[in-house]
Amino acid sequence: MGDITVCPYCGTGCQMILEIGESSQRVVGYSRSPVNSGKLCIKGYSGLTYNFSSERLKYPLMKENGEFRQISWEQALEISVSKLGDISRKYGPDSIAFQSSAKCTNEENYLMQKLARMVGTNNIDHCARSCHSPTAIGLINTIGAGAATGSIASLEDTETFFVIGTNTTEQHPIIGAKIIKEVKKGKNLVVADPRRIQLAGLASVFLQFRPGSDVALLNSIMNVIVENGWEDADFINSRTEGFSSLKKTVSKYSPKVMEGITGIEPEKVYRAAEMIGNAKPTAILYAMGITQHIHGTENVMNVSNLALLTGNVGKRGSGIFPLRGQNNVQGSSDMGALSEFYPGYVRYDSGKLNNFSRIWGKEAPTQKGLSLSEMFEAAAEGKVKAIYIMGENPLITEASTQTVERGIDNLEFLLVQDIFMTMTAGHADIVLPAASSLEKEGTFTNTERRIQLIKRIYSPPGEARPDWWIIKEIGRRLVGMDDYSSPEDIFSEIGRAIYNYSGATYSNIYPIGKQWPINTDNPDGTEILHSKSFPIGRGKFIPVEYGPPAEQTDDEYDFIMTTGRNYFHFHSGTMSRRTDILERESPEPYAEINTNDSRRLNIKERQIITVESRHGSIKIRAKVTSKIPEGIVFIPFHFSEARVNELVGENYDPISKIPEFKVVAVKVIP
Ligand SMILES: Nc1nc2c(c(=O)[nH]1)N[C@H]1C(S)=C(S)[C@@H](COP(=O)(O)OP(=O)(O)OC[C@H]3O[C@@H](n4cnc5c(=O)[nH]c(N)nc54)[C@H](O)[C@@H]3O)O[C@H]1N2
Ligand SMILES: Nc1nc2c(c(=O)[nH]1)N[C@H]1C(S)=C(S)[C@@H](COP(=O)(O)OP(=O)(O)OC[C@H]3O[C@@H](n4cnc5c(=O)[nH]c(N)nc54)[C@H](O)[C@@H]3O)O[C@H]1N2
Ligand code: SF4
Ligand SMILES: [Mo]
Repeated sequence: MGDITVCPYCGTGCQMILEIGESSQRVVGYSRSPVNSGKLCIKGYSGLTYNFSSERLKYPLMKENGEFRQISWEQALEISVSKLGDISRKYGPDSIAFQSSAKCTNEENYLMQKLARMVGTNNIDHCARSCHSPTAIGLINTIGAGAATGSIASLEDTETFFVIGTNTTEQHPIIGAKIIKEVKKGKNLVVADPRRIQLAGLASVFLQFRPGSDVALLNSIMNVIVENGWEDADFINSRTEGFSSLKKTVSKYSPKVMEGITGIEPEKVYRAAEMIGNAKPTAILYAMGITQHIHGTENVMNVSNLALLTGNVGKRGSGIFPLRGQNNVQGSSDMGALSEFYPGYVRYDSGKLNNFSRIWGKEAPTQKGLSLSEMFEAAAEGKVKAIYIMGENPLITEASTQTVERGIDNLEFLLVQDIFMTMTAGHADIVLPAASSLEKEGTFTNTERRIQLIKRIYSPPGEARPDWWIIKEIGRRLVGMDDYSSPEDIFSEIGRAIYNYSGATYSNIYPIGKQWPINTDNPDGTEILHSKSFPIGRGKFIPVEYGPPAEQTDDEYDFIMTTGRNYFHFHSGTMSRRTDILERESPEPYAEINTNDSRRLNIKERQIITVESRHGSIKIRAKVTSKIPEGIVFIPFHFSEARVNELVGENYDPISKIPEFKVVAVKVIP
């Protein structure tokens, strides 16, 4: 049997074994894995051939007169270090910004944030900002930890699944398959999503509500629960605080009054509330449909309100499951690759940075750092002069790609480290070739907090090097960072920096991983969080009032566009679009539009249409479907040929700074 490693795509973190020849491979799921019990989705089985693409970056590159030319590692490192050093000396450390990567390992993310902070700035961020930053902040406020409270395996004990704003069967297919299996045994399923996703077909209640009205919907569900006395009084009394103010708030949100906002008949809300309130335990699963809004953090806190109200935290089968997106976004957030959080979610302004200063031998900076989008805005204004980007492709994935472009073009120095020449890397001064996750060692932490070892299966192409080695070499030369000998060496420092990781070692997490917290109090890890108490003592109800999304329709922009993903492709497609089987299944950009709208506008299937927002416009093929309601279009953001983020404006949640990717007013022109 070959080594067991972890799928490089989504945050489910399926374990797999690669049986290989030099350029052939057969991938099988690891049958004893508690995550996926031997199963994989198409991306796991057939999605790894990008690794052998002839387009992999193989040598360091430097741009001269608009063209890249190959240089040596020594030159690439020397030039990068001297540029970053000069800029830091000339304009101060906050003129440099760092973007870390949820595709990279914990060790690499830990080093990247350490590098930023040793340079003297908190300008360190990564794609969790555009993803679950509202979860990190919202759940820390309400229950003290921004992570899934249970395990994937524990969903076997769930009686009611409440799936809101996650297209689980396409985006977390192995978890989606688990829900289907349980529902087929007769368990309840409530789905809330503006689109008729696959799980809607199995749902006992499907709430096809208006995008951006989650607070109104959740408050009306809680209204019914409280009106009927279905709340868990014992749990509320013994474990929580603030119930009376929640009660007061939700009393205003009767389903009848909310129908005008959500578009859902009161009877359906009543049935959903009855299931969630009575059939215990209930697991609430959510993802980007909840977070990617200007009210994202409030939405998350409201999900938490519902879980606390019904006593659905801390027991098997119950819980709050923010489904984490990238393979290692849980880990990169845990590692502190976020501007407001140091490793282990210690806030930059908490006055509790001594441990880091001591371990790093350098004072940890306490000034506020920039979020992803703020980095590009600051670059456009000339305040940020250099950005070091590892494993992110913001020219496709960030909101308002126009601003990203203006920012990038205004930099004195852009350093990009990737496995492919991305659109973003094309704008760099220096490009560094990284080893992929199949070519290096390290750890990933999946959506259920499981820390798993990844193994080096192949040799990297050409002179590509592991990211940890590259960051360490830059850090050593730039700020005297330690000369780590291996990822394991870095992992032992992580254990000193983050108590919740302190009990994990490379030998005790292999092969099936361990769920954090793993430490002297929990030597074997922790499957279910908060079973006796919350890290903040009592769980807090934080009531939320409904507010509309940033953009409204009018006579001209009369459609709501919502953006997201499909089953076959992954984000900017650097990997999935270089995988023949996946590209064949989904070869071109498309906009889903409702059958009646298409008839009204005389749009035929596959016809090229223009979709225009107040910020930009793209041409794209129409895909006519009844899965999406009238007045709404859905466009996936995988395709550089029709970059949907040109249409997304700069509307951010003021608390978490996540962009409102899920509600954009557009017009559709045949
Ligand atoms: N195949 C594939 N899998 C992936 C990814 C990928 O790119 N491709 N990406 C990974 C990553 S990083 C992430 S974050 C996850 C994302 O996983 P998901 O969040 O499941 O995916 P999305 O398509 O962004 O959106 C989820 C759902 O939100 C719904 N939605 C839209 N607007 C609203 C709203 O206002 N309220 C509610 N409640 N729902 C709304 C959409 O209709 C959609 O069904 O997927 C991960 N898995
Ligand atoms: N309109 C719209 N936009 C969105 C979203 C949406 O729903 N709608 N969702 C947002 C969300 S949830 C997310 S998570 C972001 C994702 O945004 P990004 O993180 O920018 O997206 P990716 O395309 O996954 O970029 C990852 C990069 O890492 C590279 N890579 C892979 N493995 C390695 C490695 O081992 N080392 C290095 N150095 N590089 C590697 C890949 O080639 C790729 O270029 O997009 C956000 N953007
Ligand atoms: S569910 Fe996610 S982790 Fe599992 S095989 Fe599919 S893409 Fe990979
Ligand atoms: Mo994400």
